[in-house]
Amino acid sequence: MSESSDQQVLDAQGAAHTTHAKLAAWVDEVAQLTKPDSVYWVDGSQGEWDRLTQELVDAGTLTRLNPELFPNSFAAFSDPADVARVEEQTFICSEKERDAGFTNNWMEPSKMKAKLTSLFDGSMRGRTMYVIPFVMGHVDAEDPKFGVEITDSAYVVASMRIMARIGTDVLRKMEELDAFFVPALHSVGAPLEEGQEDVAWPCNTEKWIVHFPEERSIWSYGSGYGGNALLGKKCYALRIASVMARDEGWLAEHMLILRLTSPEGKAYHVAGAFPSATGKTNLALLQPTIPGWKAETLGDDITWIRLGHEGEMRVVNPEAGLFGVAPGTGWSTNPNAMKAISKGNSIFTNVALTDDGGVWWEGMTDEVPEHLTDWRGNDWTPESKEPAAHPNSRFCTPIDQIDMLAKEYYEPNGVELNAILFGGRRKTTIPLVTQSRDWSNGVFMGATLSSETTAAAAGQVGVVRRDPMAMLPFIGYDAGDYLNHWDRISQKANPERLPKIFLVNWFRRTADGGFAWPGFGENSRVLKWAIERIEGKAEAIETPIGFVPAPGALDLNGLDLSEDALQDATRFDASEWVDELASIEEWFAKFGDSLPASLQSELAGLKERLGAK
Ligand code: GTP
Ligand code: SPV
Ligand code: MN
Repeated sequence: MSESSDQQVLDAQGAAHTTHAKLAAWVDEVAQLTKPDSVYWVDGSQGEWDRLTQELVDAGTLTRLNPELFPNSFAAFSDPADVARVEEQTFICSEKERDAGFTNNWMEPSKMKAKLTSLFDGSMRGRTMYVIPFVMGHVDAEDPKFGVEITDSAYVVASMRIMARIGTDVLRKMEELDAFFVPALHSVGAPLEEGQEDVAWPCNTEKWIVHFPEERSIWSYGSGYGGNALLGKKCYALRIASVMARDEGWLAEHMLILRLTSPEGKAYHVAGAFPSATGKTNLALLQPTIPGWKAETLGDDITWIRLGHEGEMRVVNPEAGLFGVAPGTGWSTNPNAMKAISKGNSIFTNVALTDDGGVWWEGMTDEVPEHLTDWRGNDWTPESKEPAAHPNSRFCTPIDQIDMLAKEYYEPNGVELNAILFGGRRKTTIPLVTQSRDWSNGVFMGATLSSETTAAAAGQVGVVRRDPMAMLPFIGYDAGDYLNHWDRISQKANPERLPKIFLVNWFRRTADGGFAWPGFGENSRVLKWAIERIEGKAEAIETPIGFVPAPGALDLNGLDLSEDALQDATRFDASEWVDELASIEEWFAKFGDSLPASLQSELAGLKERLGAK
């Protein structure tokens, strides 16, 4: 069958829209391949948002919410088979298979290109092709990181406007610098034949999320959801950026950043690497329960770490919005997120609708509404067996709507990092907080981080897996090289200024199955201990796995927690570490010869301290 004989090929006229020759050529090339009805250059304006969201309402993709409850806000409902990242279909197509490492799917780049080229051929028929210039981080950064996403989804355009700095200003800056940009091509993979009616959430059963690290390009096909489709986020700012960072001497990490000010007025910046749906956004919006401490948000999902002129580690949040897990985000657990969301200008995906035109999800309010329309569009009552909102339903909200946003968020070259938390979702074994013995021991804590899987990725939930630095699905190259790169960067850093490292676990259980630690705002107590450790003030006791709070060192003033629950949350239990050691050894064995020697000796040291052979 001849692909284009029956249809005139669109002349995208790239050069008429930009003086950036490479961009103009790429846009023309993509239009030739994907054959959209028209090409539209996204300017990022409010008028454009108003127009696009109205078109999405007319198409049935978005539902406008009651403006008295959520002004300028919308709900979207995805295809039930397109609700999360698809790790099985995510590929790192480096030239050599070894460079993708054992944690990634790999296919030979030319083979993958051929496959994708045939899928993208005509994939935008009957649709508009949107060109979104964007920058991750600040346009005025020393080395701004540009990208251009081409997509056939207006929902993606609207979401990208919240999540990244996009539009004409960015394009002009790219032109002025004749800057390199990451070409990020996205199609929902649902071309429309002449006269064919569209569906509310077009997508394809076949999905491919593909990265070509050497040419720094992204091709995403078949999904319209989250990290699969908003390509500035996981695809660029983590997978491609991690490769850039390896080559350029910095780190791209899956971390929140929080600014904490002590009662004495001293400010600290704490980053936290927790796997997907394991508490980053919540900690980033922390409401401290202890008096005198102030918390401010810098970032909730992605952190870029560079070395400053004095060898200090500096962190920036490259994003401009929150794409937060809705369930569990509530007025009692995370009032700061709720306040930000309530200002409007948000897109909610796969949440439930209330009868008065608002949204609801499990955990939003203590009181459960008597009637809802669930995320699948069915009537829902408290007796219903299924949750009203999908477990991976999300709110997408501009970051500057957070009242507690730190003004340092706007610093193009970031702030100094003082502490790193590595955290997992573990029912057993990992105590509430453990300070590493030193930097190298802290990197070991990160390299062996483990967590139960969540609904943020398609597949089984609740299975413990190793997730190094919470980056397992996001490392764009060989995982052993990645851990080596942590070593390399820290060797270049000023040893006096290296952040202190802590392992945390908010999710340990009591015998009856409940959470031992109340979490959320109460996590400020753990942060206080960590900061006081940096200041040399808080007491700790040494265990084989590191330093844990001495009795009485954790500030529990005003907290209603039984001694048993406190023990369950905080205890180091040598018997639990027998299985843990075996599991760490199994994990390290997978790296083969790419595991840094420093980690092998950390493991040997741990075994010795645990008295294991
Ligand atoms: P991604 O956006 O997927 O990367 O997730 P995240 O790491 O930002 O996780 P988030 O803060 O959205 O939390 C995910 C889930 O964990 C939500 O349902 C929260 O309510 C829950 N959660 C967060 N912090 C805590 C805590 O301290 N204790 C308990 N028990 N649950 C928590
Ligand atoms: C995650 O899964 O870590 C997320 C959501 O932050 S997504 O943007 O879909 O990757
Ligand atoms: Mn995330």
